[in-house]
Amino acid sequence: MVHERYQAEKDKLERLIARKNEKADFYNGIYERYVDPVLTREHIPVEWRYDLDETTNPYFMERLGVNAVMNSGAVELDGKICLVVRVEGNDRKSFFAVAESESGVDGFRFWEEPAVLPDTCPEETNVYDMRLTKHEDGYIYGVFCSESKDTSVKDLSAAVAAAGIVRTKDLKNWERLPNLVTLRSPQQRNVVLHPEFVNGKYAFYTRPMDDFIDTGSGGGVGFGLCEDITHAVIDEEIMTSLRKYHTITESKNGAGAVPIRTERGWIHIAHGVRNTAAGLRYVIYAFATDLDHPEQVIAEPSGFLIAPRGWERVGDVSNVVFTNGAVVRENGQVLIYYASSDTRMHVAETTLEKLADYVFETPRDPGRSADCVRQRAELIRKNRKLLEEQE
Ligand code: M1P
Repeated sequence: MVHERYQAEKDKLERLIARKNEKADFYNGIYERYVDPVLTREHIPVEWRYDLDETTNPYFMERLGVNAVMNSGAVELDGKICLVVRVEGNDRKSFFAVAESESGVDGFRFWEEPAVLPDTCPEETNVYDMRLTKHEDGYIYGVFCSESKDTSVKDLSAAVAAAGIVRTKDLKNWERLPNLVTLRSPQQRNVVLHPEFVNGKYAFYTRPMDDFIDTGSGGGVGFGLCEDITHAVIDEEIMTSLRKYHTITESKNGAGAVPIRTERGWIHIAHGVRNTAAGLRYVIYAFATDLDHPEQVIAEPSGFLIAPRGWERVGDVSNVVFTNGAVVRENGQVLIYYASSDTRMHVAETTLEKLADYVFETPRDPGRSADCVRQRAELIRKNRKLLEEQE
C-alpha cells in the first residue's frame, strides 16, 4: 500500500511548480531578477526521496534526501527550456537530472528519472556542473567536471578534476566519450565546448589548474583546439580572459555559459573569484571575444554582472553566484541561469540587444583607484552638463 502521507507531499510539490514567478523590484537596466528561485531542493519529485511503501517505510521517512540543486547547463529543446541540473544528494554525491519549463522562469518540473550516464570511469567519484553545447556538428555535448580521488598523495581529501564529455540528441540517450586530455595542465574544471568549429577543429575553453582548489600558475580562462572529439586532446592552451590583481578575478575565474554569437563578437558569461576575510566570493562577469578568433578578448566591462544579493548570499557555500548555462530564444530574450551559494537555481532575464550594449559599451576597469575615480568623475560631469542643458 502507498503511504497515506504521499498525497500531501505530492500536492505540496504541485503547488510549488504551479507558482508564478514575478519580476523582482530590482533595476540596473541590464537584466531583471525574479522573486523566486526557479529550482530548489523542494522541486525534487517525492518518489526520488521517499520509499512510498507503508510496510517498508511506516513513518514515511525521507530515505534518500536531496541537499541542493545548483549549477545547471541550459538548452532550448523543442521550444522548451531544459536545464541539466546538478542535484546533490545528502550523501554529497552529485548527479544530473533534466528539469523542463515552457516559460523558462517558472514551472520547472523534473523529468521522471535522473539522467543515467554511461559509467565508464571506475575511479570517478563525483560528477557536476555540465555545460550544454548545441554544436554545429549536430550533437548536443555535455562537458562536466569528473572528480576522482588523488591516490598519489596521503591527504584524504586530495582530488583530481578532469573534463568529462558526453553527447546526446535528446537529453535522454547519452554517449560517453573519453575525458578531455590537456597535455600541459594537470587538472581541469569549468571546461566549455565552443558551438562552432574553429579552423575545422573542436574548440574548448579550459581552466588550467595545478591543484583541485587553487589554480596555482593557471592564469585564467584558456582556449585550445582538438582534431577529434571522440579522443579529445589539447596540446597548447592560449589564455583568454585573465586573472588580474585587485579585480573580481584575482583568485580564479572560469568559463560559464556557452558563448553567444552576436554581430560584434562572442559574448561570454563567466565567473570570477576573489578572496576575502570571510572566504572566497564568486561573482558572474561578462566579456567578448573576436568572431574569427574566439580566444581574443575584445571587450571586458568593468566589474561584475551579477553578484549574490540578499538571501542569495547564504547557503552551503555562502557568497557565491555561479553560472554554467544561458539560453537565447528566437525573440531575442536571454535567460541566464545561475545558482546562489551552491544551494538553488535562479534566472536573470535580458535581451541580446541589451546584453551586447552592456558588454561592448560599458567601460573597462582602469585598474587603479585613482583612474577609477577619474572615470566616475567624468561620468558625473557629463551628466551634470546634460542636466543643466535641459533645465
Ligand atoms: O563552490 C563554488 C564553486 O566552486 C567551484 O568553482 P571553481 O572551480 O571556479 O572554484 C565549482 O566546484 C563549482 O561547482 C562551485 O559552485
